Amino acid sequence: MTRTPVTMFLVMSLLFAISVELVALVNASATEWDVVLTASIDVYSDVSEFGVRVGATEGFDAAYDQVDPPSPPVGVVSYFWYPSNPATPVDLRRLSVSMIPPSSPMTWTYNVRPVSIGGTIVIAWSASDIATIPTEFSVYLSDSSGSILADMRVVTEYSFTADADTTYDFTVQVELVGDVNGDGKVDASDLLDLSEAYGSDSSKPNWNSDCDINNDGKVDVLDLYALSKNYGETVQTITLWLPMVLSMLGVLVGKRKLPRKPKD
Ligand SMILES: [Ca+2]
Ligand SMILES: [Ca+2]
Ligand SMILES: [Ca+2]
Repeated sequence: MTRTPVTMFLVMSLLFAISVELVALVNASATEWDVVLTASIDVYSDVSEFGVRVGATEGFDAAYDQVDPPSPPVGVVSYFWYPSNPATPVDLRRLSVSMIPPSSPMTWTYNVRPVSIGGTIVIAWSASDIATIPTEFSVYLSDSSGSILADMRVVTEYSFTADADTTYDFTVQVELVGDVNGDGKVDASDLLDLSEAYGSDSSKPNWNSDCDINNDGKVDVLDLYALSKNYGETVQTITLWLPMVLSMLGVLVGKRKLPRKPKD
């Protein structure tokens, strides 16, 4: 009976750990989302899909990712570009579906190339797809140098004039709003960075474009407000928790059920 309080404490701790884990898993399921991009020229179009899965990696995941099909003789091709992936025997550099784990910032390199024809290319997405991304994250379509072309929460397409058989590079960036230093959480270190850049614009020595959260060319109270709304938010990466708790339980239960050595 003397060990009862200790056992109770262990059991209560484990129950608490499991309940925390279950809550985290519920939240994690809300961080899984998909967005379809459609690139169109003339009567031709090609779709690509990006998103987040808790079990995915930054590389190729057979369970989630898909290889882009071969280019048509005429029309348009679009894909997510992973130059470090192997090119043979299957070309894993070009993915039509790319799922990565939740983090911040998350980026996808998106390539569009008209095949045999030129003209206006429209890249389109749906507001309902974008709405599946938690509201704490911003979603931007940028050019290869990082300049924002479209706030994907505000508009649902971006168009440009393209030459035939030329590849155009874009970046889709999804970022926890207020995570100025890009470490996946909004905390005092982001607030410190913002305070150091406070009151600046690009002409000032203390300018830091990362602190211009609303991208209006200056760091002011609006950026402070945007950061404060997400203060304390973190990107959940808890996939190892449940196996850890289960194995701890297994050790305890296993210890209790160990048969005593028969006395000689
Ligand atoms: Ca992946
Ligand atoms: Ca941060
Ligand atoms: Ca600003």
